[in-house]
Amino acid sequence: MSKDFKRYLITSALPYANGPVHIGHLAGVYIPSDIYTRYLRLRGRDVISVCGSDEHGVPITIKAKKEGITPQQVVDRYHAIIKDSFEKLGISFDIYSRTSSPVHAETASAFFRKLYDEGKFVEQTSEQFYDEEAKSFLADRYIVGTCPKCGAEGAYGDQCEVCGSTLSPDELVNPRSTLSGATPIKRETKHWYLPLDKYEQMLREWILEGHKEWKSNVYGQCKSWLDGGLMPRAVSRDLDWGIPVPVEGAEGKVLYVWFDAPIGYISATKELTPDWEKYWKSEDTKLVHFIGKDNIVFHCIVFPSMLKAHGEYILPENVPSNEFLNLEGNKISTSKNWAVWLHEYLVDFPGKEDVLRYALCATAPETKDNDFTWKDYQARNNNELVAVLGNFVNRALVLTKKYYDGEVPTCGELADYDRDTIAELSSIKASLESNIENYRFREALKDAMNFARIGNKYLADSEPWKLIKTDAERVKTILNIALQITANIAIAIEPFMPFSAAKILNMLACEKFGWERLGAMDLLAAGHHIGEPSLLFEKIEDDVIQKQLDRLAEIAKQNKAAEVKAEPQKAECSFDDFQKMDIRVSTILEAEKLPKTKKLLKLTIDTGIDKRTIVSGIAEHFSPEELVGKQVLVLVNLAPRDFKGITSQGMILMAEDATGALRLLQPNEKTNNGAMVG
Ligand code: B3M
Ligand code: ZN
Repeated sequence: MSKDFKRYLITSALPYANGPVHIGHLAGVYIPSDIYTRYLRLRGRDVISVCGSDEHGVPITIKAKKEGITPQQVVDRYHAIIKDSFEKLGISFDIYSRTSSPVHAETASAFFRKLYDEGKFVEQTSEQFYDEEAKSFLADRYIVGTCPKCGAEGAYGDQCEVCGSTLSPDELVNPRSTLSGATPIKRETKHWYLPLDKYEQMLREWILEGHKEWKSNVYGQCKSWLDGGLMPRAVSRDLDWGIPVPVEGAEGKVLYVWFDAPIGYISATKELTPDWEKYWKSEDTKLVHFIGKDNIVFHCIVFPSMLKAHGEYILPENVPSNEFLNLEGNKISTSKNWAVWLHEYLVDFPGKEDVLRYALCATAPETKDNDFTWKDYQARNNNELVAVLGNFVNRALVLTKKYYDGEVPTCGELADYDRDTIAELSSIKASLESNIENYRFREALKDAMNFARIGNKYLADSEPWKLIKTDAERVKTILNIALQITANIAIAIEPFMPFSAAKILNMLACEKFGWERLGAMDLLAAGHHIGEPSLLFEKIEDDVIQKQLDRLAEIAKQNKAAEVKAEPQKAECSFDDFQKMDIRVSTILEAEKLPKTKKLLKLTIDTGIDKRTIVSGIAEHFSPEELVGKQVLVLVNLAPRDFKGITSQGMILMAEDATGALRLLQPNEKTNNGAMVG
């Protein structure tokens, strides 16, 4: 039996402000969090939901360096994009703050200082890589070199992006600093460590004994971390972007981003309400962290140890982390732009916020990684939202308009079928509540949609459009029931699809109902006048989906090209060897496909010396039409070769990369034929 809590504090993982949010973030964290929060509000609970941008850490400084701007400019840009796109999707945080705020700096510093003054940290001096030219310690990402595993250039100190190996800077061949290019040296530096090993017993009791009800993917990861044995973890870094360590003699050192960021939940709550301590320090608050699986260790092991060390805070009641969402069968990747970005979706699909919320909730990776496909998105919209939910609501309203000029008809004597339908409807509420309260949002969404499924079947079976001719009284009862079901839908879907719930209430011309009214069949009084019906959802056509698939195909092509490694250099040749080649600027006068071949084109070329025929295997890359008139480079003194009885005198120079892409080499402006290339 779950404990009765007086209030609820919901946190959602603070997105890094080094890029926009994508559907993986939404499915993993923000849509589940918003469903849960909206549900609690509907039930009249005392609930606050906090989030904000995570604005420190190395990824932000790398982005800034890459773009030649300051970290503050990076976070200002993405904080605004993220905040705006969350609002437009109806992610209804009570506050969306940011960790570069003064309140956060003060809160995080005070938190660190209290643990420092009470001797909760262990001070350790260790050797770190240092760039003597830039006079800066180097985080792993600031060191690049040759990957010891696959030989790729540009491997980072913590990971090789070509072969995926996890590395340490010591393993890199020819390591160099990305700041100055200098070879890093080792230099001693002091940092503060949180001795997680000291909290192992507490964590074992609190999680492994006390929270066996946690989701198995979360519980399992915590168990393996604890079974693996916890080590002291550094809570400071040698960086110039972040919250300065509030200790004398700590110049150039900042709080480690994963020490600072979770405290962002506390500082955001402080900004939101003067009663913030009631939420964070009282045992009758239910604290729930919504996160993705890569954040489990920080929210179940590190942050709880910090809170315990501090001594005044409660610990989370649950951390219902989701797994990862993939996109069209591949891992979502910010760096490879393999994502559906929320801010772009909102532009491409205006008015379809609920369609995305629905599709992502329905395919959420709640217990295992899952895959988002545009075809599935289209199918859920067309076959579920349009064909079931939208169709039912529209028929109930349009028929009421048509038969009773929009006035809710009286409900007459109930038939057995009516009673069975009403009984089925009233059984949904318990399941819907249990599924939401146990973070099973995919199942909960099915429950909410069952109101529409049952309503749709009820109308299809009752066929009021036929009965109207023979039993008008019966039709009044049928449509009264259909309208009560419609009003129930407006309650049940609000946590999932708030925009559609509001539209239904608007079409019914009534105020929001309390959650406690869910299942009632007297929500709309006879005689009430409904508003104008309009379609809740519209069919998504194939061409709209194809445009998104084409976008991803282009991105995949670009990524493939970017991954391509150049062919190793050929054996050395002498200048004399090169001098033997006679390369001239030439113009293609004519071009035609050679019959019975796929690859060969017969070209007539003006080399400036003469007009000659060259046969070239480029028919699969260029059409004859697009070649005529083009200036190209030709190796004119290549020994003649015979192609199917045609003598080819020379070769057109091309660039071909490992993806097989073929490019003409052309002078950058009109050049006389015969000009020598040297
Ligand atoms: N900024 C998000 C991530 O790891 C990270 C969450 C912080 S929550 C305190 O993608
Ligand atoms: Zn590698």
